[in-house]
Amino acid sequence: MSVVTTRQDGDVLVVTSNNPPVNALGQAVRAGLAEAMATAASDDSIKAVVITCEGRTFFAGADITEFGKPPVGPSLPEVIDTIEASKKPVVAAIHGTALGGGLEVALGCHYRIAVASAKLGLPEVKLGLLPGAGGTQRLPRVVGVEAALPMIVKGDPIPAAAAERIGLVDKLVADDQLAESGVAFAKHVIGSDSHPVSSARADKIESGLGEEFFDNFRETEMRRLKGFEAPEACLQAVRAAAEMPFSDGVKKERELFGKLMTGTQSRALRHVFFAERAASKIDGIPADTPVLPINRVGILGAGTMGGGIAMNFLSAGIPVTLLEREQEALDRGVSIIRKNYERSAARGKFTAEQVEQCMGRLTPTLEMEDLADSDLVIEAVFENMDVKKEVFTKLDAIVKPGAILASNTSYLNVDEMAAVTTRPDHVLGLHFFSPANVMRLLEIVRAAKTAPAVLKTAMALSKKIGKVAVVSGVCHGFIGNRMLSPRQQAANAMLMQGIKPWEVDNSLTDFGMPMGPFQMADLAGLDLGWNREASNSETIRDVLCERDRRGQKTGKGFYDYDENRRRTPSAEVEEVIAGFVAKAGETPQSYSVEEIRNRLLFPMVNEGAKILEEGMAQRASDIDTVWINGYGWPAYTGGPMFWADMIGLDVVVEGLKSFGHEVSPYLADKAAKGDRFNG
Ligand code: 3H9
Repeated sequence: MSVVTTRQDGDVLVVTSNNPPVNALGQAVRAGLAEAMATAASDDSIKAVVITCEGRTFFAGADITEFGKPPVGPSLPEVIDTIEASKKPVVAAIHGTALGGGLEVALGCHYRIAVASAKLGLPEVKLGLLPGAGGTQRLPRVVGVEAALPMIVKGDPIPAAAAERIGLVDKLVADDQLAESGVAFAKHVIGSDSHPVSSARADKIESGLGEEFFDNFRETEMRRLKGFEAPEACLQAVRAAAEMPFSDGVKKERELFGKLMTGTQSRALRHVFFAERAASKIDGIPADTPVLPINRVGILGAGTMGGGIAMNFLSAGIPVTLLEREQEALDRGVSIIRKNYERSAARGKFTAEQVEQCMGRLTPTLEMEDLADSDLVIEAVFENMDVKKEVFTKLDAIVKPGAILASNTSYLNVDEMAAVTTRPDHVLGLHFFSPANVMRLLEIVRAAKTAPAVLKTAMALSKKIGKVAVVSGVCHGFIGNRMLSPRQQAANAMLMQGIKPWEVDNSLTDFGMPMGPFQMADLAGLDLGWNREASNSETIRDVLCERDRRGQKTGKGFYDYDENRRRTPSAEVEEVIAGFVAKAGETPQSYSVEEIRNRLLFPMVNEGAKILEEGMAQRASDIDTVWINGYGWPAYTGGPMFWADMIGLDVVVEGLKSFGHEVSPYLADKAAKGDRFNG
């Protein structure tokens, strides 16, 4: 059966796309729409057209899997132009998400109606692109430049009600009445003398929005998008809409789109899109594996981590029992949760009522017995195996049979914890990243005996709480922290070769990481694990701590900090390091920024290859997902493994050898074959 079908309802032609899962506008859909429009044009009994979709959503955009392949017509811009040129009015009837090319189709229609639960947006920028089927030119003409600019540059969809307010949607209809409402709306407009044509509208384009307006937007709204190429191109395209006739604006849009589409950033960001989706697929799990119900979560530890973890569930509507040992610590934990919610409410992310609803789902307690009826218990207690084992033994005795027991450990062996329980098949790791209510990454640690249903449940739950989850095997530091370790070693080794901490850090911030290893150390505190009594000036860290340079908290560490916590290089630190270099008899080296970066990042790629070789990650793209979502690796480079693919694995292998590293056989083999990590 064709993916696009038509039926006539009186004098209205209803055109329906059925292309699961998200009605992506692939070639067959585009051809089907073009054919339906031709039918509408040639059949005198048809006076109006409704375009709608079956399944869970209106068109969610162009078919991304077609990108980079030879194009097969009709193109999306052609189809949309045909829709817009129709003499007979065309109504888009929207449910689910009208995204990207999907919203561009709707903009080509003369009218748009939507159910209240629908969302509309142009998220192309997140794929390193811009709306390339007229969206940058039609949206500003329909809603005005000021409303269109953030939608196109930032790519966040807006709810149907907001879309109605700005004139993007003509009418909101009840969720269960889209089909009838579409036809009724079409019948209603048949009699109108003329129908609005988005590309021809001039009423919403504000005149006189000069350079200053766009500069101001760049300054205030685009700072966090530093390093990404697409947002600036989006801005340029919208500016063209404000300043040029439609046909010239479309030319500009096409030119900018073409450049982005063939560039490396979009390739990387499309990889990231599919990587995140691939990560949710768990190897070796039968399709009929059930998802266990999680109606209440227990959390041990009301500190920063436990509280942050709790917020994820509270926000998703899942009640939480939060356990601490001392009343004071419990009260403190609860009040921090409340403060975090109130801060979010002040920023408009929650209403006061939602804050109270979330807090109402929280049951603080000092009694472990109160965790008994939880379906999942996550421990976030001190990172020590004996403590963890004790906790697991107690939980196993208290928590109802069939419930899942999870550890938030960042390094420790989950198999050892599972072994002290009578339910090792119901034990796994759930490694959240700090701050746990903000960071998107969740590492699901699959222990030797974790049951498929338990893993599948954790994966489903991660989606419910808005996390991107990646499955890791049991190894020291799992995927993320395990790869951090060789980077830190490389950073320390470079200090001993006379490279300055700021040269190391800047090589990574220039690359797009939020901070380098020494900034990170200053933030965490250099005295983490340092013992004043035992300190004997043996390491650079010892000396810095002895001089009370213990990091940001003392105003100085590897750097000096001002009152706004801005870092400046420290002459004292330089002198301390020079002393160590001289004592070790090393000759100070000088490396290019690129070499410093490669010395830091190639060992991570090498470790990633070992992780794959050992089967600790299911696929290379999972490693990319971990680093982008948990450690701020710049998404526009695609993650460490994709980045290595782009550089060429042979180059990475040569680099590793010249830096004196032993190359993982898995990596060496791939490089020798001219292979890539990511297919
Ligand atoms: C564009 O439109 C360019 C135009 O301006 C110009 C053209 C000239 N194509 O996310 P989910 C797959 S660019 C192909 O898990 P959800 C996805 O890979 C596009 N496949 O579901 C997954 O496959 P699998 C602009 C797509 O309910 C499955 O569908 N549009 C596409 O959590 C389910 O996806 C966007 O950027 C696609 N466009 O979320 C929107 N979209 O099952 C991208 C999804 O094999 N899509 N798939 O893993 C989304 O944001 C979400 O998928 C959506 C549903 C919100 C729609």
